[in-house]
Amino acid sequence: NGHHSFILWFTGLSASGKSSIANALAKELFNRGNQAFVLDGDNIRHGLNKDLGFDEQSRKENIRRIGEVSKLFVESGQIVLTAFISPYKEDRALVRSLVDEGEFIEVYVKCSIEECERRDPKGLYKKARNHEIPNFTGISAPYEAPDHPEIVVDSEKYSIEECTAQLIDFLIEKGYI
Ligand code: GGZ
Repeated sequence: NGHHSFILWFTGLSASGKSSIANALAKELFNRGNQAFVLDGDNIRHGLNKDLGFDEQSRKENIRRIGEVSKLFVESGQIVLTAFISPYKEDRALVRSLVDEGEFIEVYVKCSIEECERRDPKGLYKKARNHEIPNFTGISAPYEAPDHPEIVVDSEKYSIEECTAQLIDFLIEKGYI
């Protein structure tokens, strides 16, 4: 079981659980002896990409830059986990094209808009409904679910721990770890 470098690219709605699952998975990978680094809104949108908003062009540029950074991580021999809505198929396809075949693992964190809106941990859906936030994904901006993701985790039906375990099993089965 050789050590591979790859991108685990999480995509899904706001409040679907992308960051929680990515962070839990990084911890589990570390415990198993695999170093992994998580890129998410906290360390990217507040730093490198703090000049970007949420209109279509900004999101495209956001994902493009994150893709390039992820590629650098792969070139440096690391596992990178990214947790961004990344709503456009085209942008995710662009990132896929940056790395070698098999180095881009698209993880669709599946959760209905109804459940995400019910969770609403930051009150953003409520604000979006009240027109206080424009271009909100799932409300007033599109989300294009992947047609052929490498793996789907259903965070509506299963817990963070169960989704994490499913991903570990997948990585072992496919020989990534
Ligand atoms: C969607 C928004 C918006 C709008 C602010 N639409 O649940 P969160 O808070 O922590 O995650 C969301 C995050 C989305 O940023 P991404 O970089 O992942 O988006 S993208 O990949 O589309 O570029 C949400 C918050 O930022 N947020 N305004 N209008 N989410």
